[in-house]
Order: sequence, then structure tokens, then C-alpha cells
Amino acid sequence: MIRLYGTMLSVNAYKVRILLNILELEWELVDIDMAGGEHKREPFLSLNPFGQMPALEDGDFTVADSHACLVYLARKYDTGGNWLPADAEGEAKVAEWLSKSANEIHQGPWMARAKIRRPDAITLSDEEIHARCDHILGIMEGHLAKRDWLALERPTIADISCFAPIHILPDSGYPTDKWKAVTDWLHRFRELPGVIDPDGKPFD
Ligand SMILES: N[C@@H](CCC(=O)N[C@@H](CS)C(=O)NCC(=O)O)C(=O)O
Repeated sequence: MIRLYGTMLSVNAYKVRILLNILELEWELVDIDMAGGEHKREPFLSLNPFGQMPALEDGDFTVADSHACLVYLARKYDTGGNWLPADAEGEAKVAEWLSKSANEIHQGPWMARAKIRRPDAITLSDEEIHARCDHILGIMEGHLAKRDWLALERPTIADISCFAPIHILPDSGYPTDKWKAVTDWLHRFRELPGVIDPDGKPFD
């Protein structure tokens, strides 16, 4: 049984929950008491010394970081390579967007949500966070105006990773509907079989 360490509110764990559900894998969530600091002490630190969620355990194998978890699950269990292609060009294109997700999307859209949940920890102004969201969503808008999916002709783990923080962005006070191509992409992604909302339910 695969065990995902995280919380239902963690956006980075949400990325991994989406793929686990799409691949119809058997798994369980090991709920981490973030308020109580469980992720900052052992035994969690042995899974991820950075003290961040998510981490994943599959038998004797463990891996931390949402993108590493996505890569592992896709390579191990999606043997057709649909979600993570094995050819150099395809894999590089997916990596391109995983990198954007870990950097620009984390520093903008993810931060918007983090500020609402932990205003004590995030001291950036709303203006700065919204400017960062404008920057990355503007680039995505131009990119998605010409294609349906971020990396390839089909959805990949790059779309999963970028979808999670951008889907929940309106709840953090940033309107994504001003970006038409991004809005259409979010809609297309929600329609895919197995995609779940942050509560773990299928989209209506
Ligand atoms: N690069 C990491 C970032 C992980 C991350 O920031 N996780 C958040 C939850 S969504 C967390 O654990 N925050 C608690 C902390 O940093 O103390 C990933 O993609 O997994």
C-alpha cells in the first residue's frame, strides 16, 4: 500500500493525490499535524529533512517533494508513459513546466494561498503576490492560447502540478477568469477521468 504523508489542505500533496486517483492506485493518506509541527521533527524529518510535505512511501522506497513523487508514480505505475514520456524531448518538455511550477508558480499562486493560511509566516504584500501571479499566468496565457496542454499534445504531470495551485487561486482572492486560455485549460483538466477536487471528490 502506498502511503502519502501530508494533509488534505496541502496544495503540493493535492498534486500527488490527483495522480494517485487518476492511476487508480491503492493508497492512504498519513495525515500530518502541521499546526503541531509534526513535519518539523522525527520521524517525518527522516522522510524529508526539509520538513515539508508531501512525502511518499511505497514498500521500502521513500521519496519527498511533490514533483519527485509525481515522477516516481508516473514512471513506476503508468507503464504506457502517458503522464511522463520516456523520450528525451518529451521528458524535457515536462521538466520545463515542473520547474516553472516549483519556482514561478510556487512563488506566486501557491504563496497567495499560503498567505491566507499562515499570514504570520508570509510577509509579502498582496500587491507583490498578485504581480507574481500576473507574470506567470500571463506567460501561461500566451502559451496555452496556442495549445491545449502545457508540455505535450496530451496532459502530463506538468499539467497536474500547475493545475493544483492555479485551480484554487480564486479562493485566495486572485481572479483567474481574466485569463481566457488559462481558464479553458483549467476546465479541460477538470474534465479528465480521475481528476479530483481538493476535497478528494470528482468535479461536477
Ligand atoms: N518543493 C516542495 C514544496 C513543499 C511545500 O512547500 N510544502 C508545504 C505544504 S503545501 C509545506 O510543507 N509547508 C510547511 C513548511 O514549509 O514548513 C514540493 O513541491 O513538495
